[in-house]
Amino acid sequence: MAMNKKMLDILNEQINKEVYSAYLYLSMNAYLASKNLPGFANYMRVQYQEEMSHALKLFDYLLERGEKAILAEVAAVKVAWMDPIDVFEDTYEHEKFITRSIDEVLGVAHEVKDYATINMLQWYINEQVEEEANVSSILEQLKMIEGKGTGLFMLDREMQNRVFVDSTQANV
Ligand code: OFO
Repeated sequence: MAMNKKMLDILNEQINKEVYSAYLYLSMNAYLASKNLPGFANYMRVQYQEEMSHALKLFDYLLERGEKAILAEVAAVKVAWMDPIDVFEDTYEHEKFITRSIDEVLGVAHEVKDYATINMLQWYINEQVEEEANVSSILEQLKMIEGKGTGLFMLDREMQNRVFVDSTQANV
């Protein structure tokens, strides 16, 4: 059954937001690497990969439904921050924005009674809870060490361990 136009449009917008998120985190990767924080840079590189996988999951879902993704222009992103705390404050704000956005997409799915999309979106709802919790915990740790000194060095080392695992294929 063809997808409702409003549903299709907002899913396409969400693909754009996920790619924008990837772009933003890649820019943070560049900034953090330039500040000699390879661990935090790695964290953002993984975050970039995660966001691309979020975009692809929606892209593939549209194909599965017999629709086609429309890839719109991706807005330019910030290129500099004050320090790692500033980076993670921005990240936290951005993730909260994405959570609200997913909620809106789900709202439309309910409005047009698209039960398959409601089901698919559950993965994103869960993912956002996890993303917000992770970012907020790193932000709190950074604040605890005032974003500098030995604490920062240790935390940066820990961030080096993060690896990309594609969780988009897992069931909710
Ligand atoms: Fe796609 O979860 Fe972050 O933005």
